[in-house]
Amino acid sequence: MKITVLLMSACIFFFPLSVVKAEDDVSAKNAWIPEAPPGMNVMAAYVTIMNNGDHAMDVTGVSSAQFERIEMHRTVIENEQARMIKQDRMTISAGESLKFEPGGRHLMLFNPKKSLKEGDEIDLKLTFTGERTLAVKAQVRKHANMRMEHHR
Ligand SMILES: [Cu+2]
Repeated sequence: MKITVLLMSACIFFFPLSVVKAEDDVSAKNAWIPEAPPGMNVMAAYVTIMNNGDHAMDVTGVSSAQFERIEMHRTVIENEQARMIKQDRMTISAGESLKFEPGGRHLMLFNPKKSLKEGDEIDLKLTFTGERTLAVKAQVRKHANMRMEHHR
């Protein structure tokens, strides 16, 4: 009798854990931040976000305790000039991935709370439609041929 009660409470305890696991519909990889010269108040970040689910979802925002604010930018070339356009949301089709990478889409990080150097790890929080969030660790790395991608 005692054993039965124990088993039942074990089941109740473990059930919510399996529910959380099933929610693994979005994931991220290759998150990194090019090291910037000291005193820079704008930095970029890159990441690949995979939508493993069976319906499209939107990235609706990115934030970090380490930065005052983060924007999603798209780069367009006009008259041989690169121009960045802020995006409020970016859609990822089912089974597709969205790449933020040098020269293209990127995350723009404004006003770091402290200067960051190679090897530092920054916590980013991605927000999706339906209040879904994803915590991502981005590593600060040296970037061999860094072209500055900001507009100030
Ligand atoms: Cu930008």
